[in-house]
Amino acid sequence: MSQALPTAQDGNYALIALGSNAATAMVTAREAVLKGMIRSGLALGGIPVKSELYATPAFPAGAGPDFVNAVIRVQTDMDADAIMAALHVIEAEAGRTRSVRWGQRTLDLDLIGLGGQVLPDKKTHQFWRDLPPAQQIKSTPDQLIVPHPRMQDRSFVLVPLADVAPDWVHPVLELTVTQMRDARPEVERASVKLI
Ligand code: PH2
Ligand code: MG
Ligand code: MG
Repeated sequence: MSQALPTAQDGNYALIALGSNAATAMVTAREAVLKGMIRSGLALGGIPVKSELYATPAFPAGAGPDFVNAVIRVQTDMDADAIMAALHVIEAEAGRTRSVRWGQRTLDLDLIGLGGQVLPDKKTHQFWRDLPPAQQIKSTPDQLIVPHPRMQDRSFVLVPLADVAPDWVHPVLELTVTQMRDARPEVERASVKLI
């Protein structure tokens, strides 16, 4: 990899997680997402870097079929709101591509991190990050929270993220992706399987 890895100081690396429980469609979806990023102007900073694809058990356990997860790293000048708008368009378009008729085809694109930015502010970020599990089920933020408030808890995000940004530093927790991944229980990490 020739590009420098993003650190908490870089304002312009967007880390975007892909999730779908339509396993058969995900290879196509990942390529469609890459094309969508270039077409939307999101990737003006260069060619996006993609992780491997991973099969992951649905969270919470028993919530449905396995997911396929991946992460794409892209250098961009867009702000978080413009990135989200672009992702919603790509989500709708790429989610439609499918290889099996009537197969599940939901594609979820989440903005995991944006350089060293903390949105909307540290206090709000901390509130959502520290939300007790029982509350997490009931309440969802009505504003964009970056870094994703649950990213540090999820091997299905951290394992693919480590492919594309192992040294990215979480701007609040001040931990690298590798450190956050290695802090997850071994059984949870092992449940994220390279496809
Ligand atoms: N996304 C969810 C809920 N649960 N589980 C896995 N394994 N992967 C996901 O991407 C995922 C999930 C809601 O966005
Ligand atoms: Mg999600
Ligand atoms: Mg989402």
